[in-house]
Amino acid sequence: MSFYEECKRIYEAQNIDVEGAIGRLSNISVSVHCWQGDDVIGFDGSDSLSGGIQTTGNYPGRARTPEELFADIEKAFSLMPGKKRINVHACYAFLGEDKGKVDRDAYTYKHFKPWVDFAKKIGAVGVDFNPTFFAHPKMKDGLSLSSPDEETRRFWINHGKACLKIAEEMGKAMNSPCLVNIWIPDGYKDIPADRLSPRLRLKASLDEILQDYNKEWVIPAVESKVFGIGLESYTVGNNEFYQNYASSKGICCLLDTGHYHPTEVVSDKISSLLAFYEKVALHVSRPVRWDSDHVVILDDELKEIAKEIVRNNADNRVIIGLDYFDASINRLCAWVTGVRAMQKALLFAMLLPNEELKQLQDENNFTKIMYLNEKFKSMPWGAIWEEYLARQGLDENWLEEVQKYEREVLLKRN
Ligand code: RNT
Ligand code: ZN
Repeated sequence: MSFYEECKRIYEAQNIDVEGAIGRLSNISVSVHCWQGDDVIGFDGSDSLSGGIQTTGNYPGRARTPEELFADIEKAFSLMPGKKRINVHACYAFLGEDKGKVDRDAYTYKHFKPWVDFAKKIGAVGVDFNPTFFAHPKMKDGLSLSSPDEETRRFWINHGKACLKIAEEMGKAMNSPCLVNIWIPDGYKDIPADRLSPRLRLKASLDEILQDYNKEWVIPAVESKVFGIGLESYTVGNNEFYQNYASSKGICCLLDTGHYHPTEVVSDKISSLLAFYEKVALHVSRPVRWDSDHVVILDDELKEIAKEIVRNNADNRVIIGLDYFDASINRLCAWVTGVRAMQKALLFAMLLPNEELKQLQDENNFTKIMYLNEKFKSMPWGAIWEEYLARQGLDENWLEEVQKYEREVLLKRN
């Protein structure tokens, strides 16, 4: 009997359906953010990041051109199991001869078609999209959709509208609805004199952007935040604002794991939203003391998030995307680690006696819940994970492959 067969039996003795878990895991897609590869710089003219977010580190090999970024993503994808989508930001437009002539308010699908072609080429099952409301000269005093300057606000409204149209084409081309996530950095470093007006302007801006979009192919989402670097005192789009906005508009909330107060956790918010919304989107990240966007690893909060998805049978209701950017380590290693960690967490959750645990809660038997949770931590789930990988022609020895690529490709980029 193979090691896998033995481990499978150990699980089956606990009434856990191992084959069911492997099958279920291979049907859940993870949206892989393109921006880990180049430290969130993009192709449309910016050379630095702004908006209260930051990459730290200067590990060699950052992708400097679209060709380099595509090559890196393709390599990273080859080491990631499961179904993947590609998450693209508007600043990653292929402008070609429009460079310097067409600005973000007038981007069209043609500027992103190369992403769709690429996504198909590497077997991604969908493309997601994000308007880029940062790192651009039209941000006035750090503000976009909430700006008191009408021309500025108008420019960014038009950007939002343009992005919804592009997303519709992306969705159709991929035959999979495109999540369009709206995040803006707008806020103030110091205590504002007027908290309401910026929020009313943001609301009006969103109303205009969302006036008209294709409901079949586009899933709009709004991402709240508690604070950013240099924007410590006030964020226009905070949690209360966007949850009410999304609910009033029938759109989706996106929860970023780094966007709440340090003792709040996204794992506890998912069920609250599932009670009211058909879909919930995630930016799985790893905040270390602040919204630091560390690489996602298999930590307790990730496991807890995965349990919420699995136990609530929300595989098709929670849209999983990753959002981190680490420039201090090999960027492909960062990508692959995060995707694998997410899938490991889902698998771990699928291999728990979830029905029994629920039942025990209703019987108020927290003694046995604790016992079982601890017992299952040392069950041989690693063997099931390896089997899942093996069935896709992968294994756990992938770092050498990344190191080889670093030597042969990344280190030659100086
Ligand atoms: C910033 C938000 C936002 C960005 C990406 C690049 O705090 O998390 O989602 O990280 O859109
Ligand atoms: Zn995010």
